[in-house]
Amino acid sequence: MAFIEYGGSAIRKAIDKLAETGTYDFSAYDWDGDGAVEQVLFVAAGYSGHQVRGYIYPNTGTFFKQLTGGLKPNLASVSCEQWSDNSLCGIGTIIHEFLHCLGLPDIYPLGATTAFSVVDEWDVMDGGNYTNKGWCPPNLTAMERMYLGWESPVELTEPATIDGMKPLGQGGQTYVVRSDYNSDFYIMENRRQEGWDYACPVNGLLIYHVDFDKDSWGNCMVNTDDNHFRYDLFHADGKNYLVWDPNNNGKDYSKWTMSNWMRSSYLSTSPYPYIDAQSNVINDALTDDSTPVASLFASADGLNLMGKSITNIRLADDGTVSFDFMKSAATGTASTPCIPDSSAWFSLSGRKLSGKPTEKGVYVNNNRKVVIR
Ligand SMILES: [Ca+2]
Repeated sequence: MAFIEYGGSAIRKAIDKLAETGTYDFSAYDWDGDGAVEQVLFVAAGYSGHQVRGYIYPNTGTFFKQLTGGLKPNLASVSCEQWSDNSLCGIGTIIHEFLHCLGLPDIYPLGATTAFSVVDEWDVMDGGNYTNKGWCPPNLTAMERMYLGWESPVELTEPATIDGMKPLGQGGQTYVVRSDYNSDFYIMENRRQEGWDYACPVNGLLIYHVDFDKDSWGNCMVNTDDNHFRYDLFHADGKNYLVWDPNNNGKDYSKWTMSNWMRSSYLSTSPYPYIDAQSNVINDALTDDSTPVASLFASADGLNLMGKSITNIRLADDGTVSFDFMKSAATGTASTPCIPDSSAWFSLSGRKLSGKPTEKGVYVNNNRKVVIR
């Protein structure tokens, strides 16, 4: 693995300099009065280490140097000044690192063997810090807001028709569907290309499958297992990164629909409803019979299915979303899935596997569910 420069010694020297000034009162930044500054954010001159080897790779770490007034920094993060084309980095990575200071984990598959993103431009803790070269990072997701205690999604438990669900950026309501069997849950948000979500891939309802684990989130280990991403999208198109772009590490700049890394087309057919270029509704449901199927990682009855239908998902011209919850039998209105290579093996959530799985479980092969025992 290539050597990665995290700039530890440069940050220590910079904090030493801050400590030496003795003229600046840092106590305004001790939010909870415990004698420690919560965080110090640096922007390092020069390129970003993720693009140009030898420069500092943006990161966040712990520091204890005394500052004026007997204060210590808890955390210090460093972001960078320039992209490799000499243009200025925007604010995306600064925000990403700042959010680490607040406790949010990375969503991209850290340490997983696939180097692809998971939800990419939809999330500033995945690839969203790069949208419009960092000048238009997306809104925090419903999950991130909930984790930080800023949002309480409505939990759906009874049959209901949800109407007028506004976009997340307009303060729209978000929803959670919990499994009766285990800790898996789905979280739903309406995203629209406006405001800070202007650079998102498309408009529509995102449905995430979450297998929350306190330690995984707390230790920045959310998506480290290729076969068990703890935070992932249900892709309404039934595709995934391996289908969209198996080469070039998931990145092909020809797949951005606007200049400057805006509106990647990779995940533009992931939201519900999935509508084709001729305005035909291809997939408007997530149920026990749809593709992708309403999966769980495990369930006591062994079926690994949510058993709670989300159907008739619609996106109105005014940007609001509507859907039915538990109003359908398991059969949804989803039509033929767009899985191009039916001989391949897929997880129940639609993620293409590298080959026939060896672990026990239920998989999809030749458009049928197959149990591996
Ligand atoms: Ca403090």
